[in-house]
Amino acid sequence: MKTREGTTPWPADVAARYRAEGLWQGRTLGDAFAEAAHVHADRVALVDDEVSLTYTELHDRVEACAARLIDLGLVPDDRVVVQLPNHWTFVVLTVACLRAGIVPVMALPAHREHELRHLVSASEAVALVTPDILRDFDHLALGRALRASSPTVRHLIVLSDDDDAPDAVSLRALCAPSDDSIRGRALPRPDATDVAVFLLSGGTTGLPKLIARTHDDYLCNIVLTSPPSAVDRDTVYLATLPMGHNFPLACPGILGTLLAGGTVVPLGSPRPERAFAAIERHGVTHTAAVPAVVASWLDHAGAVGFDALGSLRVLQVGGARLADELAERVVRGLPGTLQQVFGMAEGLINVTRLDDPVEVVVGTQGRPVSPLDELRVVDETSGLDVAPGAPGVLLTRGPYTPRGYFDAPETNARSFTPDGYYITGDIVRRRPDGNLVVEGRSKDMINRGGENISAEEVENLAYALAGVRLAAAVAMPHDTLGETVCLFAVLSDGHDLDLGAVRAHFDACGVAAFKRPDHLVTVTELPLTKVGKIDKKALRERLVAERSAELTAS
Ligand code: OOB
Repeated sequence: MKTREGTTPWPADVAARYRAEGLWQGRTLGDAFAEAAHVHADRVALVDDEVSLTYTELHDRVEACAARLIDLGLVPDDRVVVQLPNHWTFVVLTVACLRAGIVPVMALPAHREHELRHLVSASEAVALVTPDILRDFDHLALGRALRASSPTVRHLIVLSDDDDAPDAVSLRALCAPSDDSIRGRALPRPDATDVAVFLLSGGTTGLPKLIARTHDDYLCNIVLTSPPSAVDRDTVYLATLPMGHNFPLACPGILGTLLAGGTVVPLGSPRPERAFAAIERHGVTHTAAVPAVVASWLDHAGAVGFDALGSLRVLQVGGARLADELAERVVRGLPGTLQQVFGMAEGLINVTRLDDPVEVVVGTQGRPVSPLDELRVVDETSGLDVAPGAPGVLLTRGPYTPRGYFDAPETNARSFTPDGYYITGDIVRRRPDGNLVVEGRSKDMINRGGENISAEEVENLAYALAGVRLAAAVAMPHDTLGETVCLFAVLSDGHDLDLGAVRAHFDACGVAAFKRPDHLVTVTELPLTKVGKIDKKALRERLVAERSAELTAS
């Protein structure tokens, strides 16, 4: 299928307005990068333990990589599932794809067979890019199995230290500097209305949905998020969140830094020891983290001091609700300015501004980055707007919020209103100053330290266990992760189940580890709502009550 066929276009008059307002520039991300590379030629664009590349050098490798992908037989609009750790090759490959109109599908390193098989088939990918071994997991073996069983995957591209996989293409070789055979080669040029990249939804209904972001809308996302974070040519951006996630990729993140002439520092882990060392070594000015990571940084700084963080100017925190108390500790404790970011791969990005009063930075999740972002806060049942300031479900549409998931008409009918608003499933309150406070969620998700997990997916996996008659996955409050996965199960007579067996089953199914239940509660029955659905609200309340009883007792 052509990518465009699976997308839901913005209505023509709306698109015309975005163009007239200059939000859609009619420029591709590849062209925007090439222009930045020309302007900032000798500045350092990308640096890690392995390489240090100026803009000219990075641009040369990007062009060479694009030419080599074409030589492999890839053509514009082909999809490539990219599962890479934070590494310089991710940047070269991604920008090369954007340049040549090849569409990367941004998998996460934590994904396993269950997720990757789905992404490959949903995107009809022709290639899969993986590390060989990462954190003791053999991605190459999985890649081979996926290629063998997929009707579309022709190429396995592998990031390896020893380059000894004869049946795979070496990613390092693809990302090498150009040589005479490819220098100056004419490359295809995508249209700005073409799909640039596929991001993944957190997935309320089972496996992640694909979100097709066009060059026009994704460039708009980057251009709008850059000024509020004061990203410019002096920015040194540390990426510790998985680089294929929208937050570090484009809010303004890696791509925003590269378009501004700054320096990107990829780092394979957010662990405080490594992050602090990278911040000190490279003079990092900007970075993005989820609340659980920030909490670990605060603890570490409490133990070793703040000296290493002296260069930090902006610390973006988002992906999950930052508790007000933690926000206060960040403001008091860490150098630089805290910026809360409430965003989604589906589009809308809200940020607190760097000059906002402390009360706003600590107590809200910010406001939209564009005046053309349209927001409604509605009652969950009636769908009508709530009174100003009252909590309700956030709906949104705008210049960088696509009107539907890729090739998913049924989900779209549930997740988008007929007039094109995306139903975020987040419960928010909008203050008179326009800032949003995230109060909860109506969608059936668990946000485990910033990883969005579909309760339904966990339940479906649990039902495959012998003896599980009823299953309900709900969020259990947790101090640092915010939430963990609690599985309630009703067992058939004569069956036993323990948490170890549940987790082993999830592993055997090849599911990303973060989705494994952290707790198992076996019960004889589950509470039901009046219409006979499992009453998750009651289950959540039970967990909260038990936790507060524990806290009171301790
Ligand atoms: C970001 O994107 P996703 O697609 O992984 O997750 C989006 C969902 C939101 O709908 C919301 O439920 C939750 O994650 N979320 C937050 C939050 N930021 C995201 N909940 C409370 N407070 C926040 N600050 O997570 C994402 C994408 C771009 C920028 C930042 C985050």
